[in-house]
Amino acid sequence: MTLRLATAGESHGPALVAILTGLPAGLVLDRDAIDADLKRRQEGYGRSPRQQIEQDRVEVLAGLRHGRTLGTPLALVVRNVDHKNWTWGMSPWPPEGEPAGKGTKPVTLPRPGHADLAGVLKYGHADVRDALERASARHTAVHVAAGAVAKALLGTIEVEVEGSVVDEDALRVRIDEARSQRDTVGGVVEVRARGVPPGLGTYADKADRLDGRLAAAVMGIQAVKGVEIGDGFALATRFGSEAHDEIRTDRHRDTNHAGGLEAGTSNGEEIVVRAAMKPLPTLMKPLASVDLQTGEPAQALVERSDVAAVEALAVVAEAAVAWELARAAHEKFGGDAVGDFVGAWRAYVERIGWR
Ligand code: EPS
Repeated sequence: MTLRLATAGESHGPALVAILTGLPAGLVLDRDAIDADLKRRQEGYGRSPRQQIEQDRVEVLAGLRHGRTLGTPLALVVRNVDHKNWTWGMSPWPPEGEPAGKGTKPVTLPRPGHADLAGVLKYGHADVRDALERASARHTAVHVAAGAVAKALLGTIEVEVEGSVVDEDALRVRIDEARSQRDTVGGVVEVRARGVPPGLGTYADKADRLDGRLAAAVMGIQAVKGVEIGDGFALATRFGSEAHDEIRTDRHRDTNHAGGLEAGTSNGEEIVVRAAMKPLPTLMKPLASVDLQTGEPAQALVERSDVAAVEALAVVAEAAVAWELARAAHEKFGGDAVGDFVGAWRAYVERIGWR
């Protein structure tokens, strides 16, 4: 059974929800490890004051007993503490009483770069909030919780996944500059996966190529506009003799320009995925837009937001890569019980003599 992930939740609604299906039974989960990743995602220079309100913690509603998965759907919840300030504005049912708190007035000023305009046009919303709440990167919190579960599964076959910011010191300087100019900035993050055996993914069918799957998983994260694997775009400027990773007798490589993927298949080297994040679209110095109610020129919506969320993206991209690698590993090794999964992995690495 393939691993599947479905999520729901609005940024200021009651909670974020994830349902993970296809996980083998008997996988040991550590609540502290999941919460530690949730905390890492909330930290980082340039985040909004919202992070002082939220203290993200995972709750498990189904699929786990005494810390072990049951092989049934795993239901995870991360509550939005800030919802208490939005109970009227984000009430799932028609709200009772006088409007109170936040989100009571319709938003009609779409922000360039956000889901606002395409969202209201596509779904026929009158209030931009109906689009922006789900498009918000807030819901990456449950993806991080799912990624922590994926990392637990990968840990059983000795795979480790870690995300980091590229050039973190320079980023902090740019964040200070952006904040003082009431502007926003993006940046670049990198995810490395160690211990991935050769043979995850395949060249046999385009949709199953692991490079494409990883790229889609990372590109699907809010504000990501570019993804590269290994040396990526730089490879286009090199000669073949400078671009490929020569094979040693032990079948490892001294270089890793390919970022651990050849022909859509893992080759046993470290998997390296980088993502470029655009500057966040909510500016305190707003850009030109249109008032959707009057049709007149206007300035885009200004509301509390982050100056940058690049450090958070490193954690979210790590989770996305971990989820996709766990899926690919489970497709290859299978197993309804985690021992079957690990046993198949062990038999495979023995067959190919991989160290
Ligand atoms: C976000 C706007 C900010 C961020 C939010 C994403 O939220 P608010 O509008 O409540 O200040 O803080 O991210 C999170 C809350 C989070 O946990 O990452 C947006 O518009 O995408």
